[in-house]
Amino acid sequence: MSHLGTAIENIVQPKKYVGFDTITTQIENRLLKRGFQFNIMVVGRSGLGKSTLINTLFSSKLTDTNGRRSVSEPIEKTTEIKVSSHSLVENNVRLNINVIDTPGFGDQINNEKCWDPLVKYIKEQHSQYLRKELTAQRDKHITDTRVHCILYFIPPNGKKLSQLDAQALKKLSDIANVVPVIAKSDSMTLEERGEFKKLLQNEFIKYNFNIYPYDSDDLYDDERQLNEDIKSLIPFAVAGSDKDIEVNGEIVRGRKTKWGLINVEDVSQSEFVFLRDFLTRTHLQDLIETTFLQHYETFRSKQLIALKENATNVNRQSNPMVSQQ
Ligand SMILES: Nc1nc2c(ncn2[C@@H]2O[C@H](COP(=O)(O)OP(=O)(O)O)[C@@H](O)[C@H]2O)c(=O)[nH]1
Ligand SMILES: [Mg+2]
Repeated sequence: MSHLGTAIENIVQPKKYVGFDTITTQIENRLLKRGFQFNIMVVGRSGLGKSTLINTLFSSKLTDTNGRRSVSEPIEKTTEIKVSSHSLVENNVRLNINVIDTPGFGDQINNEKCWDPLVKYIKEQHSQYLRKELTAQRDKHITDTRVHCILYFIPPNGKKLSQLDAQALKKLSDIANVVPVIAKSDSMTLEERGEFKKLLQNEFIKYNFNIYPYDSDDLYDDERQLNEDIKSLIPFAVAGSDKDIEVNGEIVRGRKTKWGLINVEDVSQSEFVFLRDFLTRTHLQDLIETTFLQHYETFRSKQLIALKENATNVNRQSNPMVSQQ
C-alpha cells in the first residue's frame, strides 16, 4: 500500500506561474545558513581503531588518535566522555560534527556497567533538550547535542559476542541508533570476515538487539529495499587509515597488512565505503530524524508521564479531598 493513503488526488495546475515551486530552494537556503548538526559517538575497547576510522570517515583530522599516551599513564577507573566539535564545509553545506569519544570503555579489570556513563550521557542530552523545550521563553533554535549515531566497534576475533559487548549493545540500542562495525577487519581474510559477519548477525538476532535502520510503515518501497540491503551488510567490516599509500601508482588511503597493501576505499577489500555512504550520503538526515522522532520521543513521553504522576501525588498529599476520589 502506498503510504500516501487512499485519498483521491485531484491535481490542479495553476493557470499562471505562482512560484511555490521555489519552496524547496527557500528551505534549502534557510538550512544552509544554519548548517547541520551531527553527533556521533564511538564505543569499543581502546586500540580498535575508533579515532582512526572517524578521521578516515570525514577525511580530516578530527580526533587525537594517540589514545593512552604511554603504558605508565594510569587507566581511568571509569569510562570517560570526551566531546570534540568540528565544522566541515563541502559545496556551501556546513556540517557541524560532535565526536563523542569514550576512552576507558571496557579497559578496566572489572568492566561491570562500563556502559553506564554512556547511557547517562545520552539521557542527559535528551533531558537538557526537553528542559529547553519546556521553558516559557524557549529558544527558536535549540542547540542539538543528542547522540544521533553510535558506532560500536567489535574486535575482529571471529568469536561470539563477549558478555560485555552483548550487554552494552543491548543497553545502547534501546536508547540510540547503534551501527555495529567489525573493527580492523583487514586483519582477517575475506573468507574469515564473511563467516564472522554471519556469526554476528545471528548473535544480534539471538539477543534481539534493536539495530538501526528500523522497520517502519512510513517507508517508501525503495527506502525499504535500501534498508534491507544495508541490513545484510551490518556489521560493516571496516578498516581505517590516517596514511596515504601508493597502490599501483595511485595515492590512496591505505594500510600495509600481512596480506599486502590494502586501499581502505576499495570495496573489494573493505566495507569502509559502504559505511561512509550509509552515514553521510543516504542516512545522515534519517539518523538525526530518527533520534528526534523515536528515541527522544520515547524519553520525552516517559518524563512527562512521570512528571504528571508526581504532580498528582503531590496534589493528593496536600489535598485529602483528591485522594478520596
Ligand atoms: N590493522 C589496522 N590497524 C588499525 C586500523 N585502524 C587503526 N589502526 C591502528 O590501531 C592503533 C590504534 O588506533 P586508534 O584509532 O588510536 O584506536 P582507538 O583507541 O580505538 O581510538 C593505531 O596504531 C592505528 O594505526 C585498522 O583498520 N586496521
Ligand atoms: Mg581513540
